[in-house]
Amino acid sequence: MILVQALRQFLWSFRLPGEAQKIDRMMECFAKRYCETNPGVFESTDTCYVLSFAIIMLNTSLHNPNVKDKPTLERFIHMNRGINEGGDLPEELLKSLYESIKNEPFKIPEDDGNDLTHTFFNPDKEGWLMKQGGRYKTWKRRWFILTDNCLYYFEFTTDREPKGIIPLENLQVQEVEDNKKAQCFELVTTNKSVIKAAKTHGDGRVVEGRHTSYRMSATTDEEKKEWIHALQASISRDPFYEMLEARKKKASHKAET
Ligand code: 4IP
Repeated sequence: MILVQALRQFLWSFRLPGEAQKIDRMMECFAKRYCETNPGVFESTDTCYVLSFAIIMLNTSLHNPNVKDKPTLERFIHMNRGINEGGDLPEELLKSLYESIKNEPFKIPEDDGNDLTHTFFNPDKEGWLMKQGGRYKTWKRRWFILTDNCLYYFEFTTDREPKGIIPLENLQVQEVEDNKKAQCFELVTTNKSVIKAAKTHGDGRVVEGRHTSYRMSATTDEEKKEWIHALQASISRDPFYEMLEARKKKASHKAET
């Protein structure tokens, strides 16, 4: 079975968990099984693993409307140089994978036409927090989801549409004392300007946020620390990227060791 077809079946069969390490283990099992049942295609399971990830990311890049810079076949081939134990995979193979994804995006269970991005890059952290308003400093209890370098908040855990979206690029997170609420932390820009964010109005319109800081309050000190830690980690690095880079290194250098 061609790898992309096997991936389609695999991703269709269950919902991938959110945590990077769990995904790592499941993708490893997938790669191992694929190599067992399709001997001779890849030099190692790591090659299969790396390519599987490359395909999933290609799916995101080609089909997520937020990604403006669509990779070409040439770029996809270039990105996968040297992953077959230091050697290149046949261009024909990469071309067929690219064409398959381009013509038909991945489908996942209970997916309502959305691409894989949101499910795949699932929460780094989620939970209830109190959030202070922008212009009017009222405190609201909101369900927060941190994923893919964005912080989303919802009125209820079951809501499909967030009330607000805060991209974390160029933000920093810090502990702060508040005279009304305990265990506070906030998101700010380095120059204290208005934070780029979007929120949904009561009537459904999407408008820009008006916060120069997003101040949140957790229930316990531990929870506050966990949020700060998770936000900091999300701002400064991408766990999927790191995970993949480590594999790529392994797959490319195996031949030399
Ligand atoms: C609202 O206060 C809520 O706190 C909103 O939070 C907040 O929007 C508003 O900020 C603030 O005025 P009232 O409910 O008392 O009107 P939520 O959207 O979570 O309900 P944010 O931007 O924090 O989502 P401004 O900036 O729209 O005034």
